[in-house]
Amino acid sequence: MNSSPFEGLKFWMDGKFTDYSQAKISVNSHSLHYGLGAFEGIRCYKTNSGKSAIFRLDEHIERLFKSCQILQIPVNFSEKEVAGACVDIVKKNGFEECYIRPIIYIGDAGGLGIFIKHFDTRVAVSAWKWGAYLGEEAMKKGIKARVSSYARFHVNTFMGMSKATGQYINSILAKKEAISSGCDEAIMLDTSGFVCEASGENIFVYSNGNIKTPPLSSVLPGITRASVIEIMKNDMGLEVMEERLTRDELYIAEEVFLTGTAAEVTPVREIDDRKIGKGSAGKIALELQDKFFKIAKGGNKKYEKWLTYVR
Ligand code: PPE
Repeated sequence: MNSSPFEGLKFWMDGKFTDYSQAKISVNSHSLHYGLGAFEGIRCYKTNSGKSAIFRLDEHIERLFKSCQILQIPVNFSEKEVAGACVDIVKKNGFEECYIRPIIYIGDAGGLGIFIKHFDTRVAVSAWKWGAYLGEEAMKKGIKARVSSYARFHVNTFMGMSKATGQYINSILAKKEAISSGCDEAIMLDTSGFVCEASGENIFVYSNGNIKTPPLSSVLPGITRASVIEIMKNDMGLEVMEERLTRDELYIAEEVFLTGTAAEVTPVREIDDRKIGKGSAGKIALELQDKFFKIAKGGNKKYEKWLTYVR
């Protein structure tokens, strides 16, 4: 077996710090068998002052607890405690920049079986270095995407507002299919055929001077999505419409771009063998990317409220 990329790192598990060798869970963890759990992905950036800052930590922790509310998972830690663990895990590992992954899952104390009589809820936080999600070149030149043959789940199948672990099987299948067909990312339609989001990103379209993105009823309420909507409205004079989008609107758009904690702001240059705009990264996407990184790195006073400094 290959060695783990997480070897040597410190983990936070149920209130205590532990080494990689001790950060283990039971083979009969309920979440492993049935996929009930909730997680977050959060980035920490090195700011211009040299200090590290976590981007929109409170909003991520709030969404994590909302996911548990939707999924009916009782949690024994407070939002403040989990947020504190996120700050501490950066310090413990001595990272200047990293990706932070809190996860709430079910252990084995309640046994197995679909009906959970006794919730053995566990909370863990880890962190690691994660560069550009779709590659450095993708950030500058844009990616090639395909519309997936897998539909995003109906709102009454899974509930998209929760960042539930098991829901990602749908994303994994779509992503694998996209890569196998020579693309970088999958764009997913809902069961009525309208555009939802990518396997791990929200999607935006620029046409005729306006920005459009699918409404929250069908997508994960992305924190990067909310951030870029605010930046485009306040600082780029763009109107952002949260409306249903069709597949052909993507093909004729001047620009398409994806947003997410991992993917940050990634331009799309091609979808289903059709060039988008000029077939390169769009101007709006690149300007937005620049503004986004400036904010995340503490270069814009107006958005300091989004940063939690790690001291
Ligand atoms: N949609 C989906 C399905 C999704 O997974 C993400 C994040 C987003 C939208 C954007 O949400 P936000 O990060 O709050 O802006 N995907 C996470 C997991 C990626 C992974 O491969 O793991 C992420 O970006 O951290």
